[in-house]
Amino acid sequence: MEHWLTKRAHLTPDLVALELSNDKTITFAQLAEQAKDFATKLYRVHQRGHIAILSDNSLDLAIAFWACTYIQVPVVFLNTRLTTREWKRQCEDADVQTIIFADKYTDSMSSLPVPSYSIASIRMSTSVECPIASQINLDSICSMMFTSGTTGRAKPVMQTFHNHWSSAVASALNLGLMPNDKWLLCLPLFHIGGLSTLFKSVIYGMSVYLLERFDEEKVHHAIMERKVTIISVVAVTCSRLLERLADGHYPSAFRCMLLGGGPAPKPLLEKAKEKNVPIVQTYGMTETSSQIVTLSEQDALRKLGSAGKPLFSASLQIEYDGSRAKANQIGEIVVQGPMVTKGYYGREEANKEAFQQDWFHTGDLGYLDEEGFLFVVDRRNDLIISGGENVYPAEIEEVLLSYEGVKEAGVTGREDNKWGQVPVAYVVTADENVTAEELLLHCQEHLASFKVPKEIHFRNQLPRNATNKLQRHLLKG
Ligand code: S0N
Ligand code: AMP
Ligand code: MG
Ligand code: MG
Ligand code: MG
Repeated sequence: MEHWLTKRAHLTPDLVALELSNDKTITFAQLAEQAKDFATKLYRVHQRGHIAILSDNSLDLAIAFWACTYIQVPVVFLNTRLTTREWKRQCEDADVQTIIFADKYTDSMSSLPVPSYSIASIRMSTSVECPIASQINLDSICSMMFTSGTTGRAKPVMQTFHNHWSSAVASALNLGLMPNDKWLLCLPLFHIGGLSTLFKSVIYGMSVYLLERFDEEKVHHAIMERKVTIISVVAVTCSRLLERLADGHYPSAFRCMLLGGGPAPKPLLEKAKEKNVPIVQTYGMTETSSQIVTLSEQDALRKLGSAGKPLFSASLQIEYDGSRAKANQIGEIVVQGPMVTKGYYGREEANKEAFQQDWFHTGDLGYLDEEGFLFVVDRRNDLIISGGENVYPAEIEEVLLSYEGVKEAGVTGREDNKWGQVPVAYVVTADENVTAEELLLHCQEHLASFKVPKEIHFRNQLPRNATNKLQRHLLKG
C-alpha cells in the first residue's frame, strides 16, 4: 500500500488534519511534508531498532510518529505518568535503542541508560540523505504499547500496520463516516484509544481536534463551539463531562461519545441517557488495536450495559472450561480478527498462553446473551483499572516487598467514586516501627502516582491457599 500519509496528502492536501487548542491548524500536505522533513533529521541519530516516544499529546508527537513510519522504525509509546524506573524497564523490555522526548521530560532523561534526544533538538538539527518509505509494509510492526492480559508486569504489545488499518476500517463500518466528522482526541496517544484516532484521521481524511490532555472545560467548549462530532472517552472523563454539561445539551451535530477502556457503570449510562448524550459503548484493548466489539446506536438503549457485537471482520466466543459457552454463561472472552496483535514482543511463553487455536485469550470475563450481545462482567485476573489506567497488584507488591522490614504484601482493588477502582495494600512487617507514611513515600518514589496505594493496612498474616499462594480476592477491611 502507498504510505497512508503520502496518499492522504495527495488526495486531500488542503484538508485540515489536526486542529490545536491555540487555533493553529495543519493540513495533510503540511503534516506529510513536516513528517518527512523530521524523518531526515531523526535518521541522523537513529537508523535501526526501536524508538520510544515520551510526550503528552502534541503536534510534535504526531509529526515525530509519522516520521518514524517514513524511516520504518517501530515506535514504543511510553506513558508520561510513569517514573524513570518504570520507563527504564519498559525500554529494556521493548529493546529501545533511542528515546525522543518532549522538552518537559528533559530532567528525567539523564538517568536513563538509552541515548535520548528532545524532539525540539532534532527539529533544529540538519537533515541527512535517507530512504523515505513510499510504501507501507502491512505486516511490519508499527507501534508497541504496554499492557497485560495476564497477571504480572505489563508487556509490549506489537501492533502492525495491518492491525491499525483493519481497526480503522472496522470502526468506520460500525460508526459510519460523515463528511463533516471531526474527532476530538483527548485520550493520551500513548494508549491505543488515543493513537487509533490518528490512523482514522489519515485513513478517512478526517480532521482531528487534538488536546494536550483531558480538560473538561476545553472538551466541553470544543463540543459546544468547535463542531466536534465524535469523541473517545473513558468512564471518568465521561462522568466529568456529564457533570460539566449540567442541564445543558450538546449540539445536534455531536453524534457519538465512544466509551471504552474499562467497565461502564450503569448509573453513568443512565445519566447519559437522561441527558440525551449519545454514548456508544465499546470493548477493546491494546491487543486488539482499540475497538473490537461495539454497541450500535440502534441497540444503545435497548441493550444498555452491553458492549455490543463484534465488529465486521472480528469474531468473538466465550470459552468455559475449554469449550464454547452457552448463551448467558459467563466465561473468558476470546477474540479473532485482523486487528488482533501478533503477540507480545519477546514473550514466547505469554504468547503461547494467550493464543490457542488461533483465538486470542483476553483475560476478561463476560457472556453473550441470546442475541449475541456481549456483556463484560469482570477480569479473570487481578488487574485494577483506575481512571482508564491499568494497575497491576504484583508490581505494587514487588515495590512494597523491596522495603526493609516488609515481609509480605498483598494489593487489591477497592471501588472508588472518582477513579472507578483504586489500589489498597495489606502488609505484614517484621518490624513494628515501619509506618504507612514511609511505605507510601517508598511507593511514590518507585511507582507512577496512580499506582500508589490509597490505603495501607497492617496485618499479622495474609490469606493464602494450601500451596501458599496469595489470595488477593480475600484481602479486605
Ligand atoms: C482520567 C484522566 C484524564 C485523569 O487525568 P487528570 O485529571 O488530567 O489528572 P492530572 O491532573 O494529571 O493529575 C491529578 C492527580 O490525579 C492522579 N491521576 C491521574 N490519572 C489518574 C488515574 N487514571 N487514576 C488515578 N489517579 C490518577 C494524578 O496522579 C494526580 O495525582 P497526584 O496529585 O497525587 O500526583 C487520565 O488518567 C486519563 O487520561 N485516563 C485515560 C487513559 C486511557 O486512555 N485509558 C484507555 C486505555 N485503554 C485503551 O486504550 C484500550 C481501549 C480503547 O481503545 C478505547 C478506550 C476508550 C475509548 C475508546 C477506545 C477505543 O476502542 O477506540
Ligand atoms: P488495556 O489493558 O489498557 O488495553 O485496556 C483494555 C482492558 O480494559 C480490557 O482488557 C478490559 O479489561 C477493560 N475494558 C475495555 N472495555 C471494556 C468494557 N466495555 N467493559 C469492561 N471492561 C472493559
Ligand atoms: Mg490489557
Ligand atoms: Mg488535571
Ligand atoms: Mg486500561
